[in-house]
Amino acid sequence: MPVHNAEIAEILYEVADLLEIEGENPFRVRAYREAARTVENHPRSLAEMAGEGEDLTRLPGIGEDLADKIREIARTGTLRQAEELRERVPPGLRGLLGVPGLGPRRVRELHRRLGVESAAELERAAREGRVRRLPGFGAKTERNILEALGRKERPQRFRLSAAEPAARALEEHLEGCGAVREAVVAGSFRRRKETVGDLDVVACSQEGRRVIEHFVAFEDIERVVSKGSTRSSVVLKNGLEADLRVVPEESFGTALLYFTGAQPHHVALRDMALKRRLKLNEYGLFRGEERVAGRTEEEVYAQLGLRYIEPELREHRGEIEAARQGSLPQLLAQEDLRGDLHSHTTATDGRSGLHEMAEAARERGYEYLAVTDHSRRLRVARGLDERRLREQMEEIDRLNEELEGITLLKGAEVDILEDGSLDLPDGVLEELDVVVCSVHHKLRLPEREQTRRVLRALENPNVNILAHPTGRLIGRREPYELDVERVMEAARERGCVLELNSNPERLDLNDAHCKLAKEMGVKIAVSTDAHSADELANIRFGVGQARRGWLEREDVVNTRPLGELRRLLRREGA
Ligand code: DGT
Ligand code: CA
Ligand code: CA
Ligand code: ZN
Repeated sequence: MPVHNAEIAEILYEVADLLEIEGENPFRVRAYREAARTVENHPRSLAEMAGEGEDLTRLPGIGEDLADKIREIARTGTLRQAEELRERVPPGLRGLLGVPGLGPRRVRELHRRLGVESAAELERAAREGRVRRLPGFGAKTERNILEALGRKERPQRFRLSAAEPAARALEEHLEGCGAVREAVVAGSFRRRKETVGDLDVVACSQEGRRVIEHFVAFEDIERVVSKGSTRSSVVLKNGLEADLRVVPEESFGTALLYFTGAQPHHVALRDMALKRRLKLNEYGLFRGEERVAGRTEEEVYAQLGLRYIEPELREHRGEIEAARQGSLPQLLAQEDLRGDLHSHTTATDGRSGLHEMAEAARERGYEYLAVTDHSRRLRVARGLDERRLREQMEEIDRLNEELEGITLLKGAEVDILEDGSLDLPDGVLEELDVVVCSVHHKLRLPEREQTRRVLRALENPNVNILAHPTGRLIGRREPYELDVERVMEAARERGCVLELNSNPERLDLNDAHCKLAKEMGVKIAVSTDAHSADELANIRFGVGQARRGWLEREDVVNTRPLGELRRLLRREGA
């Protein structure tokens, strides 16, 4: 039985965490995490690739050393290095990394000075007031720790990107069954929610049993929970649960509508149906015994007097009213995008060079790609100082002479320092085509200070885009405290743009923020923050979030042709 990608990734994540607790060099720790992410999101089985002797170093972020480790895991199911680390690092410490506010340095301190090795011991130390006495901790941290430990553990959800390979493979597997006409993963996955609890699969077929037998033979199933004549439930090897419903053609639309949800949306539709003396359920839309619709979602919406509502909008946030009035947004489509305004190269912590990034952007059909490497403050990424940035700018000028069909924009992702000033001098920022700024340190300032800091950065007339505006990492780090609405007001007044970062771990602005931005007239850049040529494809996650936030082509600056974009970036009229 080949080792699953999720298992390889889990070991690499664990090694990263344990190395970090041991105080290992941050570059190395990051390398493991990035490799883990690559593995976790890779559509093909790494164990099989390794078995077939394929060159794993071709994957982003995987060098010789990591390729060896992946092969070792694929071969033996484990990693010697991980086992050694497990012997050295007390097992409970890793769990403490999940407590908000506790990074590896603090976990190390707690262990070294207080002998804390588990959440229970940490709680005791905090209650006894021993934590606040440690240098660098204080009473507030102690309170935060107690509060965090007191919260109930939330059930595990998967990032959309982690669920996607399994969802696509499952659809493909089902459509490989002769009896299946169409199979769709519905639920939160289809609504492109940033995390999903489980997969809800709807298959269209007249032969329930045959489809169920085919379903449970899917190779990535860990165990079959239940198996009937039209429904089955399984747990996949990556831990995700998948529920299948097989429905006949005449019910496929209403079943999709039901299982796509979200529940409040569907409940509202059902109520509308009742008002028209109709009955809506998974099997169809009925008047008495007569089925008046059910084959497609479109016909159900039409019968209810509504325009078709895209899955991303089905959250009961005004979409039904808009569908009734014919005022639904014309949602942003991936094809609307003409370029990407946030990317990194090997000059800092990216894994592809300028040329490779440009080629990949052109292959995606883009007109432009902004290269926005980090500034000097971000030492773990080998951020650029003015001299190195100028070298890169010259290189971009040279490359633009050669390149056809794509323009590289000269940019930088400049750190916003604690006082709101920027990490590179204005002189060089003025010469860039696009300046992205972002907060990468001092994430835990109180809201007033954090907001003031960001507002001050936006006052710099060279700044165009505020990247990943809330700094959250899904499932790993809460957003920093920021008055997003004030930042939006300032952005609108000053002609700045807010980013929707398409990295599936970030996806901030979130959907609600996007909707607010649109209502306030703030422009958005949907960018990937790609750290390799492959990651330009992450744009699909950003587009999904943008659609959930009701964004249209007009609201998004990188739908503009290059000339128009350049005018916008000059902040004319700001
Ligand atoms: P998740 O899995 O937590 O990310 O979220 P969903 O939206 O996929 O929810 P899930 O898996 O519990 O159920 C899938 C869909 O099935 C849900 O979006 C709507 C539908 N559904 C489930 N239970 C009910 C219900 O009691 N009433 C109605 N109207 N729909 C339901
Ligand atoms: Ca679900
Ligand atoms: Ca479900
Ligand atoms: Zn970046």
